[in-house]
Amino acid sequence: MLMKPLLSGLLASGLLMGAVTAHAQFQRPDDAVKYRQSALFMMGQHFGRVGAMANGRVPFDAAIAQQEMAIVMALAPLPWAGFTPESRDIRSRAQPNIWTEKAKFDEAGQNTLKSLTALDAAAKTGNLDAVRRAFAETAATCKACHDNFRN
Ligand code: ASC
Repeated sequence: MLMKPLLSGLLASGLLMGAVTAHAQFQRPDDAVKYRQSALFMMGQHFGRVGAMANGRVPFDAAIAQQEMAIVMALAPLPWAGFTPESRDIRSRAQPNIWTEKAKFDEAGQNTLKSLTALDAAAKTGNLDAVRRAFAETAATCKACHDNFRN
């Protein structure tokens, strides 16, 4: 009985600690740029569908919200591996302080993963108010990172 929540809690904290991070092998520095942009673009598309429900632009459908969040959760560990040192000077919206303030950048990424984990849990409850609150928190963590690290 107690085992399941305990285990999922441990798994979730493993994710937050960065134990579950994606690694990738890039042939060329600009592959790393494409990779991180692709993952973040896909996340935005699916997160946006949850946002449309949270903001009342489309009717709330708990099953769809859960499916969208499952996709977002699969993608969320990916983009960070694309911020390679080799890709630093390739033209993109990434700001140089991603590399000079790496601890701060990593923390911002972890905050986003943490808030997404809470939104995923909220979607699983099927409660629209919980989804609304968690969506707003998550959008704020996305925005904080964009404000500090994206042009
Ligand atoms: C989204 C999305 C983001 C964030 C950000 C929040 O829906 O795709 O990147 O919210 O716009 O300010």
